[in-house]
Amino acid sequence: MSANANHPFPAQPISAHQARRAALASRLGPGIAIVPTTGETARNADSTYPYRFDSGFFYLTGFTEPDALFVQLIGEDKVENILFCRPKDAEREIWDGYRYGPDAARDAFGLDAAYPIDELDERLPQLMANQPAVHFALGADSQWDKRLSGWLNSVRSLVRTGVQAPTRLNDWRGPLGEMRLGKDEHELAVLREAGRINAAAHVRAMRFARPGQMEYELEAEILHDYYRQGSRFPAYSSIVASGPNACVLHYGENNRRMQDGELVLIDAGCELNGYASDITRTFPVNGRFSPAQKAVYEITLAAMQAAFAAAKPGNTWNMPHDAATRVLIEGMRELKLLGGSVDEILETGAYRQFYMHRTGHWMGLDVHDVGDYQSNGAWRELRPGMVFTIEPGFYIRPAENVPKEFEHIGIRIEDDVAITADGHENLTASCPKTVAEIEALMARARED
Ligand SMILES: [Mn+2]
Repeated sequence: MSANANHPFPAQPISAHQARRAALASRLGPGIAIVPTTGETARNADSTYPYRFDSGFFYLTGFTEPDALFVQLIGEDKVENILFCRPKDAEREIWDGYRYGPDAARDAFGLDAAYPIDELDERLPQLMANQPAVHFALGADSQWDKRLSGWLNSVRSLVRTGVQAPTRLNDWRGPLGEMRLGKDEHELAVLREAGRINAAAHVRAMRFARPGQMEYELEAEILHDYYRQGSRFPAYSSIVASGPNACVLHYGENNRRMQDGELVLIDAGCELNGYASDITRTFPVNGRFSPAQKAVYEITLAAMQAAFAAAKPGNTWNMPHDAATRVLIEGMRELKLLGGSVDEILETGAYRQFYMHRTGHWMGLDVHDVGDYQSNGAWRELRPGMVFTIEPGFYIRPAENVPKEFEHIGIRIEDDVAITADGHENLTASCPKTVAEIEALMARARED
């Protein structure tokens, strides 16, 4: 158990958000940037899904309430940061709880000004007047697109009074995605803690697994450990896939009874203060790998080690994937699943029968985080502060070239890494993954 279990992990300092606002302004150049957060989503009748703010909006503001919008006025030598948010409302706060309101929000989040969100249509055309450009994520949300058109037309209707309407539309998603790709020290601290929490939760699932349980019982152990450790939400829907379900890449029903002698694959991640963690572990339901399961597992783990070795600055994004794929192909030949040389198998793509996804993705505020994988047509270079997953897999569905003993074995092993000055830091290293570690841990849990 960690020292800070049951205590909330501290929010990032406002200075971190302020530094990002300044960086965004210099990347965008003169104009007005408009960044709304997400709205609440209806689940059914008058119930909503648990609220989750927009990642880009949060990155810039630190503000987590719905019904808010961030505006940045970027001049040649002056930047003004403005928030629109829900007004104070004594009656609503009795029902829904505390809200900052503009005045308190302005002070708490280090902004230059803040206004009630219902003044948006009145104030935005004024703020847009005489701005050379509008920086906006056009197409991200049709409702906001419509609002923007309305504001633009309001400014245009004033041109006879001498006001200039913006003439250029520029999407902030590219520049902001580029910024979010390089994690700062504050983000790395949250990601590290999210990784530690998630690792502990996966250990709990290994300790509690027994033949005869339902998959969702293991999901419950994972979620229990997230909440208990201060992560209030999973970062994505948990996958608990036993037996043949492990070969269904996005399996999510989690409602099968787990049998003695099977493996179970758990792909689950917690969200901590908005930041994701993403771990997959595959282990035997009864605590002991069969020889066939162990053979496939060891190949997948060796592929992962090869990918780790390639995760360092100066290498390109694709190199961990290429390294892992080669090791997996060698394993497919060893198990007599495929014939031919490694290069031939790479060339024909025959390995995709057993490995059909890539070895990772950027990770941060979004589990599949923003940021380009290529630049100018080439895989981009890894540099310190980039965070991504390493997750090779080996999935063997019944087929003519598959011996019976390997049928339905599905393995994926996934950790999260941050590129450092001289290699990488494994953010989820505290989650065991060798056959010996997993079997020992599960044997101990069965003695208790
Ligand atoms: Mn992943």
